[in-house]
Amino acid sequence: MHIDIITVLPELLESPFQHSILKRAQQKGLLKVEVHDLRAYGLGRHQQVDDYPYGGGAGMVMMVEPIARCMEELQARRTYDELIYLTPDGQTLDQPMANALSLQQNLLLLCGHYKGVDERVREHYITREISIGDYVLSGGELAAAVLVDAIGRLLPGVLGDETSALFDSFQDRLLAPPVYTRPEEFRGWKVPEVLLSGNFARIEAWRNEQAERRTRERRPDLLEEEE
Ligand code: 6GU
Repeated sequence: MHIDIITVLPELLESPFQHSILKRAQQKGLLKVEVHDLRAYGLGRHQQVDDYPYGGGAGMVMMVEPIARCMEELQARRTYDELIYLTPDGQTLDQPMANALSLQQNLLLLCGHYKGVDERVREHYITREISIGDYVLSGGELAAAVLVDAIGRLLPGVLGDETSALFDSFQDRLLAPPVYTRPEEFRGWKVPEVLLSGNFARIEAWRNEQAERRTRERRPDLLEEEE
């Protein structure tokens, strides 16, 4: 999968994809993330990318022209399956959405800033608008990092069997069960006996029961959702 990200803060996106699972995905050639500095497409001597809102009001608005130039240059290189704008008023990211996006080949992500982008960008270029939750971030960069992480780890071959995404919380609309590792006892705090039993049928039954209990207690809304 190829993901291009357009941002006014490229430095903010330098580190998130250079560690752990996403690093390995890129080394294996399963994922390529390219960050593009919108400032390079800015207008005039100051490479301006934002301006005052028509009609007045607080905050700046990202201008249509630098974004159009940048997007059109990128679109000349590849055909995007989705042009995604990260914005708090987008559709809330969830696991089914991440699963669906992980099946795509080429994604373009536009990070919003200031008061957002000129509406004409959304009307004429953007195919999908995504939020990562009901709270406001100062820009779309961290949201883009979250989205790329959620998608990147799902790409075939990125996770080994032992870390398979099939067992993630949310993947079957259940939260994940508790996990333990050595030692068997720490300050008198014991690992549940069943996990040491070697009886895989019992272990599976216990994990299912725990996942269901945890979901009932913490996120009953997940149990009520339709398939
Ligand atoms: Cl995508 N952007 C911003 N600025 N804030 C957010 C968000 C995105 N998702 C949740 N809050």
